[in-house]
Amino acid sequence: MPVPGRMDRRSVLRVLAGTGAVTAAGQWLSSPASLAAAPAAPAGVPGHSARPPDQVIAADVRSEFLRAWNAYQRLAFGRDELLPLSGAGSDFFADGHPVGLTIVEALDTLYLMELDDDLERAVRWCEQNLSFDIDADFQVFETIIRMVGGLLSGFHATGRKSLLRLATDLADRLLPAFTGSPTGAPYRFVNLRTGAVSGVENVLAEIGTNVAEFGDLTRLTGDPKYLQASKRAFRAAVDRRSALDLVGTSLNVETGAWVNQTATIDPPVDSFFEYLFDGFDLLGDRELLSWYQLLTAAILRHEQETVDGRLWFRRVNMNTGAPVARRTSELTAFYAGLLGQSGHFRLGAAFHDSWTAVTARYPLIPEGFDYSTFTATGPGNQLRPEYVDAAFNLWLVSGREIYRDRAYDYYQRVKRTCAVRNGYTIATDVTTTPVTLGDLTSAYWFSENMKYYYLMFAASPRFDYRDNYLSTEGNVLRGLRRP
Ligand code: DMJ
Repeated sequence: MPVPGRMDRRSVLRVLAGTGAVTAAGQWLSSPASLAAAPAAPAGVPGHSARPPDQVIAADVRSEFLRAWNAYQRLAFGRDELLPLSGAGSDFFADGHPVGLTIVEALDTLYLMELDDDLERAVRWCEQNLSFDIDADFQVFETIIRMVGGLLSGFHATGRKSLLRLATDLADRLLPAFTGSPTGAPYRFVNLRTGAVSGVENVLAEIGTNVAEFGDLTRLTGDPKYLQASKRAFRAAVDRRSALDLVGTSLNVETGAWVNQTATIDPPVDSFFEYLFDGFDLLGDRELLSWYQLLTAAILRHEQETVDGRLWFRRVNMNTGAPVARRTSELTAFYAGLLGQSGHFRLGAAFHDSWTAVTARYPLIPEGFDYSTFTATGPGNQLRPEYVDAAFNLWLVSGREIYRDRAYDYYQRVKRTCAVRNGYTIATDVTTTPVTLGDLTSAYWFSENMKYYYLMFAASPRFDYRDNYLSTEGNVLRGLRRP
């Protein structure tokens, strides 16, 4: 298999335009002029009338990030996550085996925010403390998107080979989950020391969300085995699609039989579709693009519906297309950005409007939501990034101010509800007044939420606004500028 080349934004747009993905609704895609005019946010431009100036917002985001980062350093440095209310740390992957998850997630955000002393301390911590010779079962998907991806983006930010070596070592320890599977769809867990695998039933997000990190590793190391593993995993699911071109929710990775035949864009499938497109966006893989387009056409045919004038996506049976549920998840808001990036801007914008309507009902978007009754079904919010992730992507592709307005509004809501003495914490119930808080700063908050807010307002010289790629975990694998 050839080693993938580096894709750039213009090539992505050119190919998309050629496939007919770009319609009148997405004219911007084929128009380099509008692309060039849209996303750059020049420094010093006064803010939108309802917002403070951009640089004031960016400085505020940076200082709030730093407040939480300092609390993490003070109270939990080296642990996976901060418990800001109890002032302690917790382990994410395996109790008693921390891998400094928050440090790894923060690397490229520290770089973008020009917190260079903190970045140096974080990199040195990785170099001196990280070893993946751990006798414990690690969840393959989370380890790839958070740890492998975080180390890779840290490498892109700093050029430090030690980070690439750590990412490669970790990926090598995870590979038995792929290579030991008869179908190619990975097992859910692998023991990092022994390579023993477990978790024979796996969900599509965990089967398919690895091609960005593994593809980048193949490109950086020249070793095709990582990308090969990802492609084989994707193929295991895509080849088992129904006659309607729909895929289910979970597979038995040994037999290849569907365990759950519900077709949905909700988790635990969500980023399966994101990475089909991303494998094309980052690596230029046309086969992944064709699979993305095939499955997306079926989603749009069978799952999209309009309720009270708003666009939503229902869950259906993959064989019959019959509706199964009208419940969705906050995490599904990411799909608005994905649609926008992949040539369906009008639908992406409409879907983001639907989620914005939810913010008129609740101070923060609840984890679970029934769009037929317009009520929360899961009342918490784990400091989720997806609504702002989508706003960021829709802004990048269109340059429309409305997405920065929405991001700013949501940032203010999070500050009002989730800011605590030691940074930020999750909500366990957004339907109460005041919002009920829990005790956790989710590590992805350091990689995703604050990076999106910051980049939307900072006009960062360290980020290429026209040509970039951010992974599902917000790790920048293309578009970091180094002096
Ligand atoms: C992140 O770890 C990633 O975005 C992942 O794809 C799913 N969601 C969480 C944050 O909500």
